Amino acid sequence: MRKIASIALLISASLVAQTSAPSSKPTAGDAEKFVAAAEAELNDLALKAQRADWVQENFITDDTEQIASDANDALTEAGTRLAKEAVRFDGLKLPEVTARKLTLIKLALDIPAPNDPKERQELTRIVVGMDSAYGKGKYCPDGEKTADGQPKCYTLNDAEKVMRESRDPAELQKAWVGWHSISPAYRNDYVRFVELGNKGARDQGYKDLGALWRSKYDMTPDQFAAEEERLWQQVKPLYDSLFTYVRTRLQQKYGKQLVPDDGPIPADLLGNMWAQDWTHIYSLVAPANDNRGYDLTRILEARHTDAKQMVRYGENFYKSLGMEALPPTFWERSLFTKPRDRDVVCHASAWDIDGKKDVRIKMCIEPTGEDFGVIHHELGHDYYDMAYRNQPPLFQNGANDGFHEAIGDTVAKSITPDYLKTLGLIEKVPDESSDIGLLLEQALDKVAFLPFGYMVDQWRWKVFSGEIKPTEYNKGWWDLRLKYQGLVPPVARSEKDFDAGAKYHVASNTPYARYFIADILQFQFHRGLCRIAGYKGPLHRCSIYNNKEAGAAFQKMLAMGASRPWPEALKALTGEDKMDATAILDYFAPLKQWLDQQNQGLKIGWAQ
Ligand code: X8Z
Ligand code: ZN
Repeated sequence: MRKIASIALLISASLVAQTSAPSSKPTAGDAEKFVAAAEAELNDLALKAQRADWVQENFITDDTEQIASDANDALTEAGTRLAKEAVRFDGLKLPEVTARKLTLIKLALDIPAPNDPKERQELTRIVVGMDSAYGKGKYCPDGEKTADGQPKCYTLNDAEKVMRESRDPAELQKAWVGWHSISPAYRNDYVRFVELGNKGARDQGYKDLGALWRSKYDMTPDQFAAEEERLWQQVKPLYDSLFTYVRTRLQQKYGKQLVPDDGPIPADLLGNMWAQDWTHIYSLVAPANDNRGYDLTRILEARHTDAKQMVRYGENFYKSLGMEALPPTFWERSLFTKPRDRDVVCHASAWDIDGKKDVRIKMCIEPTGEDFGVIHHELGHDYYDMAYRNQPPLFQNGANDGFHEAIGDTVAKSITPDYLKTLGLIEKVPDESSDIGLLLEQALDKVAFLPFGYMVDQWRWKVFSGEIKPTEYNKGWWDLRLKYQGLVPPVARSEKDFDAGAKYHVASNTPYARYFIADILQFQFHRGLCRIAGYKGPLHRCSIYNNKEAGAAFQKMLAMGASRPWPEALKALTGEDKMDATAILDYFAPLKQWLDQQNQGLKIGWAQ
């Protein structure tokens, strides 16, 4: 979690619509003075809150929680007060920068609060409560006991390990059902959250909370929804091919009873709790003559590469692009490994503590190929933060939230066999015969994710608009899981369940469309950078490692921060001003051809 985003959230949570008429007509000069003072005050309080949050997430105790709450309260108070004053400038003709800053303050809202302070407190309590309930969630199956006779309980981490590694359908089902038994406890809270969040959004003039979330992309909410649907239609044939191929291989493994012809796939067989990333079933679906040439996890393990060394590899990549070294404080203050003696939030995150040089990551690193990629992802956030640090505070953010999620993933595309050989991690660059295996592994991550990245907020938008009613939360969730992903629940579900709430971003109210567009954008960025690097071969073999021209172009876009509408940032790097899924299609073109051959004679997709 980037904490700069939560600054926006905290500022915004207090930005309640004001309807009182201005007492005297302000001037553009008044607006500029106001924006300058407001920006300075908010920045000061936001940084204090951020530092308190860092301590709280690194040393979870009642006291650090209280300290963090107090710091965040101060920020919320200021945000509310300044927002009230800001309304005075509505409708005034203003310089572009001032107008954009005022707009950004309004759009920074993720969870707006209703005007009534009591309702606002209730909303905050519910939001924090659901986040904690998810974080603390443990399930204790009937009859299982520890050595000393206590009930045996499992955390999400335990359950995720089973989902990754087990190939026993009964075990998988048990872990899946176990984790999905946590969320019903906050189903009623979610209903109330939707009421209050909608009220807050409507107080600000939005149709509902979903419309507010869709308004953050320099276009109207309806235009953004149409953009996402356009992109989804571009990539759907690729997903359908992957899905059909994977179903065949899972049927060979688990039999027709579990995985019937032409049907959807049970959601617990894909190697991940939410079936959003299928890389962990690679070995079940690998091509018959599988030869990826190497397995990065095995290499890192065999070399006893430690966490810090893995982060160094990441930093070296960014430096090879001409970007600066991470500051000494990064190495002193980051958390790289899980401490034994205290509770921390292990979920990987990147932090920008002072809006200047004090960037950090917080991660419980394991020596795996997956974490090698996640490190590049997190460093992408930090390098973005450092690149825009000369922007005024309100512009110290991504061009949109999808950009922020896409930067590190773009860099990770350059972790090619050639690059690994340069590092000395592999001895020989595998030839073209490895391409299908390598591309398939990538697709199990990036292509499998697409419909999930899309459907999470399809569900929430419908919930916020009232199209999916509280009595149909679970049915609505599974209707969309089937429609977009082709998945069914592994056991019968009812409206007593709250399966959407078993996903972190629903429980913590983090918008999700950002990950769908990041999945599209990262391939567009990669294609643009490879073009700048003068690369001519297939995109999946392109690495921009050491390419200063590509690095300079990348840095230039990052340095813009949120100062301009995102199409301008995209254009600066790629020459394109629209999101375009042809980049991901180009990247996977050789795999698509291969998948279509494997799928010959089969019915593509699933019966709805
Ligand atoms: O939440 C994350 C990141 C934090 S920015 C680890 N991701 C989404 C998820 O886990 O659901 C990255 C991919 C999608
Ligand atoms: Zn991220």
